[in-house]
Amino acid sequence: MDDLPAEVNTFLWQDGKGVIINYHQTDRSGYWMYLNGLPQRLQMSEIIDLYQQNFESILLENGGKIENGNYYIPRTTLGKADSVYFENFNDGDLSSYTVSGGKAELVTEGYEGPYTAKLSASESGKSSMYTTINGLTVGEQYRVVCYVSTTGATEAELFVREAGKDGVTATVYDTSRHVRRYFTFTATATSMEFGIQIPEAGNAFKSVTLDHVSIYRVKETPVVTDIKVASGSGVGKTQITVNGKVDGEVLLKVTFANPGSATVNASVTVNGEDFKTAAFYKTGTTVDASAVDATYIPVLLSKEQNTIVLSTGSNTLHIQSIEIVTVSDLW
Ligand SMILES: [Ca+2]
Repeated sequence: MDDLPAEVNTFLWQDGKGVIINYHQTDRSGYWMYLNGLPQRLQMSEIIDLYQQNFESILLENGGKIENGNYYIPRTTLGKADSVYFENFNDGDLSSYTVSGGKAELVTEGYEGPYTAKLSASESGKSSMYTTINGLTVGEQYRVVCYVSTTGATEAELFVREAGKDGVTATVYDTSRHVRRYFTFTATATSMEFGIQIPEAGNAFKSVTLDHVSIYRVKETPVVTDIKVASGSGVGKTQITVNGKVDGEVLLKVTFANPGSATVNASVTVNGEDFKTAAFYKTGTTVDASAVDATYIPVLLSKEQNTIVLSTGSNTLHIQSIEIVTVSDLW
């Protein structure tokens, strides 16, 4: 901590309130986690020392050691993600991707590292670039996570499919900057194609960039299936009734399309209490039946009958399905 400039210790300190864990939307006041015995003011260097002490105690508890100022992490406790694919294009090689229509290239002005993949639309017809993912287990679920950016008003689709079939899609529309997209699919073959496609250029230049793609196995488990969605869902207020009490946090998975011109920030009410908003990104004008765009909202189902209300104001969402799930990465 000796390297920190003096100003850090002079002007910055924690206010003694602890860590904010959630906002109560009506009055914007926070719920705070208090720790008895913390002084009213902590210097930044003291906070960093606390983090370091915390890390060291966790390291030792888990079988690591500290020797001559070095930290040793026990090899045996490290897990390995059940990952089937990772690509950040930084080795400068795009040859594993097949290009159909359009033009694919690696560009240096991108999301991460020296290279990002870029697909430019052709004058006529769809363009796509895709690669084959091997090592999938039929019937298991996998999550695709990647970073994507489109030119203005471009409706791009990420997809996973069996060769020659349609598969599922997730939408990336009019982002103008890199956004993180993720979606879950169930493997229907041991080898499937992953890629991205864009419509024909038309009057405007259209392109999409793709980087940092990872695909790994997850398990989405439905925990309550007695779910009723009131009619007229997606317009103004959507009332969801979930019959079943669950200990601990679960996720309300809302598969949706947002054909509007902006992200819809829906406010969330659970059993009469207002919480922060959940974001539903815009998915373009086409509402595609194969789309698996979904937002996951953490909720507590503390009653036998729980009422969840999503309020979208004057915006409309197309709500395709509502599920209550837990999601675990498989290590
Ligand atoms: Ca990269």
